[in-house]
Amino acid sequence: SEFDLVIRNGRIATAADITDCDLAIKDGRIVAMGENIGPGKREIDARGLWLLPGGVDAHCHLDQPMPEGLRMADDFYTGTRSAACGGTTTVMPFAAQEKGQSLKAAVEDYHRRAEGKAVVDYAFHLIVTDPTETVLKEELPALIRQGCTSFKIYMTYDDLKLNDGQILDVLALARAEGAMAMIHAENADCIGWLTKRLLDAGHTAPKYHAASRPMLVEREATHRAIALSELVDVPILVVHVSGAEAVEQIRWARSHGISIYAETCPQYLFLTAEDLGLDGYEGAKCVCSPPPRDQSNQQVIWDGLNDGLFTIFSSDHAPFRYEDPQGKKPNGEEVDFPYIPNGIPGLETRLPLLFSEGVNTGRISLNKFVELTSTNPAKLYGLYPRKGTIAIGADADIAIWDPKREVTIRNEMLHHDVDYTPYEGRTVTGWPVMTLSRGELVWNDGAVLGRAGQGRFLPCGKPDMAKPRVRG
Ligand code: DUC
Ligand code: ZN
Ligand code: ZN
Ligand code: ZN
Repeated sequence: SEFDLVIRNGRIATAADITDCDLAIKDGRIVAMGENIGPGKREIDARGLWLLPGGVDAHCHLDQPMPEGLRMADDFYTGTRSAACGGTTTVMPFAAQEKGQSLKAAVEDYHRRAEGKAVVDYAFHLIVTDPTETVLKEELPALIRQGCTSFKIYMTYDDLKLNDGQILDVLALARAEGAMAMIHAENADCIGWLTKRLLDAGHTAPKYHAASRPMLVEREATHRAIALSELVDVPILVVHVSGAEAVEQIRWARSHGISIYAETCPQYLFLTAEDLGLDGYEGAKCVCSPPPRDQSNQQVIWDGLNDGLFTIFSSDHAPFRYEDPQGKKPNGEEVDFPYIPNGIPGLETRLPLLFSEGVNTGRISLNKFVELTSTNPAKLYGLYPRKGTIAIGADADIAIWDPKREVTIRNEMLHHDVDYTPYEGRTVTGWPVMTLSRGELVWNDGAVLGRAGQGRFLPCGKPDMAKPRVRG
């Protein structure tokens, strides 16, 4: 027989189409789609199931070196295993430059962390914290040629942030080299000022994390990021947009012909600032930046997902254990809110949450779901059409969903190495029952079949979406 695997009778959805037909895989790629296609060495009957392109989670943090005393809970093995069990087949974590460190050395270190560990394919974004002459003139152009064609820059966090002049330098480099820049937009000085006032007043509990980063600080920085992008004339992606005021800035930019892309995450649909707690410490589990907002902002995010405001939907998985002296309780203590490591886990629950509350409720279409979670991230970062769609010649990265399966999320059923999920006890409808990575089953009806090391590094091309807009 000619095909390695034939999947029959499924419903295949891409960002554009929905087709009921058979699909054949050979040598890890999709080679045929049609009615009654020939036999395979193996066959799967997918009647009643939906075949979607495997998710591309274009914003997650795995095994990133942390400041003294802290540690990320997931490495490339547990992180990609967790991704696979939630229908995600490509992850894009960050190789972060420390200030004073060579960016090239940071990437080499990160390759070593990934080597032999990943269950699904991965690509790297860079984090540029120290844009020296050498970094801008030599290291970045070389790394872009080697397939790291996107980088994140921060407007906040003392050890990461760039000033506006440095951001302009990095954006100009992105424009010259055809790379995609991602911006974390929060105003650092406003956060610092508010934080000091809160601590002086004795407000130290996790819930004050949200009060220290109100939407205004995100709105101002989003507007400034847009202005810097406009000045250089290069598109940017605003990451983890949390609510109405930042959305308004992006709508304004688009209405003025400025190319801006935007990302949001599950925490801005399914959590609110109230999840940071009352006076107890449990709220540390939901401390992330920007913080979750409120119900009316959740609605604005839903509207933006449906109407094209958002380009991609990512997890921002940033894994810290709760009961852990290297996690949410540094040195075993319930620390003041500014010292709680930022981030929540979400690689495995990203797709089921959006599928259940978006597709199954009718808030977004199935095609929109695929576009936001797989096709657009692959396009944005130069991985399309190898990743991000179901098409002849594409990698056979496929999630086979049971759209009716009811699952009550419990941390014990997840496959990350974090000791909690912010979504404990929430029931969703729809879950991937099988996940294929380049034609190999890595997740099958509750069993992890993926092996450490079968995932490969993906060099990214220069994305078309990074090109400056052609003006008429
Ligand atoms: N915020 C970030 O900017 N990065 C990681 C996690 C978080 O909450
Ligand atoms: Zn960020
Ligand atoms: Zn105007
Ligand atoms: Zn992040």
